[in-house]
Formats: sequence, structure tokens, C-alpha cells
Amino acid sequence: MTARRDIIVAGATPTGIGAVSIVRLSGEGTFALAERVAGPLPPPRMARVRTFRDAQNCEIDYGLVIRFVRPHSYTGEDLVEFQGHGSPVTVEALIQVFLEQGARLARPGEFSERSFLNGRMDLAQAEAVADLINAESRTAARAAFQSLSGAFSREVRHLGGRIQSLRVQAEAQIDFGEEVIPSTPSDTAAVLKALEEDLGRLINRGEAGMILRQGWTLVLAGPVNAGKSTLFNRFVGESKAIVTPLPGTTRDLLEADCLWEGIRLHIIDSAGFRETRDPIEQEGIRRALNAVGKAQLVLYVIDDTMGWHPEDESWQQKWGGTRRIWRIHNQIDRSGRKPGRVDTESFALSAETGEGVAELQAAILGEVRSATAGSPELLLARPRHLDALSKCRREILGARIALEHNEPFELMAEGVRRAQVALGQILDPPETEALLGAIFSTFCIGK
Ligand SMILES: Nc1nc2c(ncn2[C@@H]2O[C@H](COP(=O)(O)OP(=O)(O)OP(=O)(O)O)[C@@H](O)[C@H]2O)c(=O)[nH]1
Ligand SMILES: [Mg+2]
Repeated sequence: MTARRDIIVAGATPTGIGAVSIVRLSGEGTFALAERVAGPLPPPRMARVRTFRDAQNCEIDYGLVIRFVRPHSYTGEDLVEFQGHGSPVTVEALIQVFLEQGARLARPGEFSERSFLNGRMDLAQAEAVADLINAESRTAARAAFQSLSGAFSREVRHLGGRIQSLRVQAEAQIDFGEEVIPSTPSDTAAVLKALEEDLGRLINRGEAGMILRQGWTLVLAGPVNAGKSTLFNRFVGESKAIVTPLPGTTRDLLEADCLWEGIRLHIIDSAGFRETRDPIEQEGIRRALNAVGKAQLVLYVIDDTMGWHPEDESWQQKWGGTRRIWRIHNQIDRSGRKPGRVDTESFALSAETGEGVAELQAAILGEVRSATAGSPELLLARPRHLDALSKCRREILGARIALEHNEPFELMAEGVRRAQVALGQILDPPETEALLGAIFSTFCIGK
């Protein structure tokens, strides 16, 4: 796919009243169009005050004009920025003038897409632009900035280089036999092993970064009537879930995204566990168990006046014991227990009065933060990157196993080739409309 060169225009600053608004124009013929509206353009990268006029020569606004000559611009094309007054009316009028004279409105992310298509950034860097803009905490912004400046891409390229030399060596060995290539299978196995380990480290850092991006999923589970929905409402700060004294009130999963101190949490309220013949409730419980399976943290809520029951044990066994499960003793306003942490993995609170809830929230945040500890090394990877890295590692592992089992050498070489293809997906995937569309359509307009 080659870069389209028609002229695109968009506001680069948010719509609304402000000190300054920036409108950007990019593509072939941009300078001629800009001159029709703003008069003679300043030398490249110099700011000059100009009056912006429409086709009838009526003044719209005046402000700074900056010209960037390709390839030294954000998009890699001729680009002009107009910095006018921060009035939505004049910005709209200015954009309209450009549209009337041959430009078209940019799609979301189209400036960045052109930057990628013109080789100004690789795909991981372009994705990091959106991640930086959307970062919800300082840590996430720092991690995105690292990727944007190319740190992640460099690591991927370095791994790619190592895989490439393995491939060259393996293919030479197939073509010319062992007298040409002095390396032994055990050398190659060691190189493969080292690659596997380095890929594993990068994946771990990416997984920690993913927590930053997507946050944790927190599921409220437990027996009927324990107060899960009451606690859910308190967490989300509104009466979203229906609460009644009837056991079996909640059937569907109720989901909400919350931002606690800049950390994203996806909170799910679910149907209470009990044996039932009601098919609707059975389906609710099935969904609850399914949600638990995807959670980073399960809050198992019990009514403290009822205590812990053998059934609670058997429900927990249904999803195995590997997940983080915290026991929440709710309704302490009735049981009389002191609010706060009971032990490392259990908390006492009243969802009704709110006492003890802040301590639980602080503990949850502490847990998320410790999972993302080591933040200087954090990588704000996307699922797409982690898939590619994992696939690459699987292929390298397969190649090493083939080698160690004295399989035909070609099998090992084929594994290494597939590993290289998998890794290539991160920075330079085959440019399909679908992939680029999926990535850039999530950007804001004007970026
Ligand atoms: N006193 C007191 N009552 C509570 C507390 N939490 C919940 N309740 C009451 O307990 C009843 C059940 O609360 P829910 O939040 O609907 O319980 P649930 O666990 O969602 O129940 P199901 O959806 O049926 O599984 C309601 O009448 C609530 O008002 C609490 O901390 N103290
Ligand atoms: Mg409920």
C-alpha cells in the first residue's frame, strides 16, 4: 500500500473555547492551498503571523503559520499548521475554507497513519502515539513515551537481528553442509534458548504494561444475598445494580469501568451462588463462574453474620485455587466485627454504611501497583504485540526441541523462519487495510 497524498485537514486541538486552536493541513499541494488562505508562507519551521481569509477574501482570523517541508514533518508530507484563536466558530470556518478548496476532512488517526506509511514511524511507535495521548497515569504515559521514542522497537529489531543470523546460518548449513558452518547443534540450541529467555522477559514486561492499559478485572462473587450488588454500587459510586432483600436478585453480569487514583479497574457484579432449579438463575451462575475465570482478583463476599460455609469452599473449588481470591466479610454493621483488614486476604466492611470500604480499595490499588512494580522497565504492549511475541517464542521453542531431538535440520530452520515472520508482525506487518483501520481508527481526529 502506498501513502495517499490528497490533502487532509483537521483540527489538532480539542473542540471548544481556548487560547489557541491548531488546524493542520497535509498532503500534496498543501503549500499552494495554504498560500491561497494565508498569503505567502514563512520559511520552513519558522512561525509568522498571517491573516486567514476565505475564497471571497473575507477575514476569518489571524494567527501563526508554520510550514514543514516533506519529509521533515509529522506525516512525512508537506504540512502546514495554522494556530489561530481558540474559537470553535473560526476553527470551523477555517476548516470549511480548506474543504471548499480541495482538502478533505482527515479520518481519525490519518496523520499518524500517513506518518507510518511514509516510514516516519514504525507501527509500534504509531500505536504509542495513541497510548501516550490516552494514558491515564504518569506511569502509563512514561511507558508510552518509551515506546514512542523507539525503545520497544529497538528491542524487537535486536531480537529480529538475532533470529535473522540464526536463519542465515541454518540455511547455509542446509545448502552447504557442516564443513562451511563450524557451529554445533549444542551452540545453536544455546542461542535458541537465550532467545527464548529474552522473549520471555519482554513478554513479562508487556504483560505488566497491559495491566496499566486495561487495568484489572475485579469480580464480586459469593453466595446470594451477601451484599455483592450493594458493594458494587458503592465501588462505582451510583446505584447501578438492583439491590433487594430477596436472594437471587442479580442474574446478568453487571460491568463498570472505574478509575481509582489513575488506575483502571473493570468491576463485575455477578449472580449469587446457590443450588437452584431456575434455568435463568442457573445461567446467571454459569456466567458468574465464567467471569471469575477471567478476573485478576475475585472478591468473595459473604454475610459475616452467616459466616463461612462448606458450600463456599465447594463453589471456590469449581474454579480452582490458582486465582487471587480475597474474602470479604460484609455486613459488619450487623455482626459487630471491626472494619479493615482481617488477614492478608480477608477484609471486614459494611457495604451498606461504607465503613471498611476505603481500606479495601486501598489494598486493591496496592495489589495492582505491586503487579506493575519495576515501572522503569514497563512496556505498554498491546495484545497484538504480546500475541506476536508469544508466537515467536513458541516457534523458537519448537525449533530448539526439534534440534535436541535430532529431527531433520530443515524442521529447525522452518521454525526459525516462522519465528521471524511472527516477530515481523509487530513493526512491519503486511499493510492490510483491516489491520491499519483497526489501529488508526481508535485515534482521535487530527492526530
Ligand atoms: N445491614 C446490612 N445490609 C446489607 C449490607 N449489604 C447488603 N445488605 C442488604 O442485603 C440484601 C442483599 O443485598 P444485595 O447487595 O442485593 O446482595 P447480593 O449479594 O447482590 O445478592 P444476590 O444478587 O441475590 O446474589 C439487601 O437487602 C441489602 O440492603 C450491609 O453491609 N449491611
Ligand atoms: Mg446482587
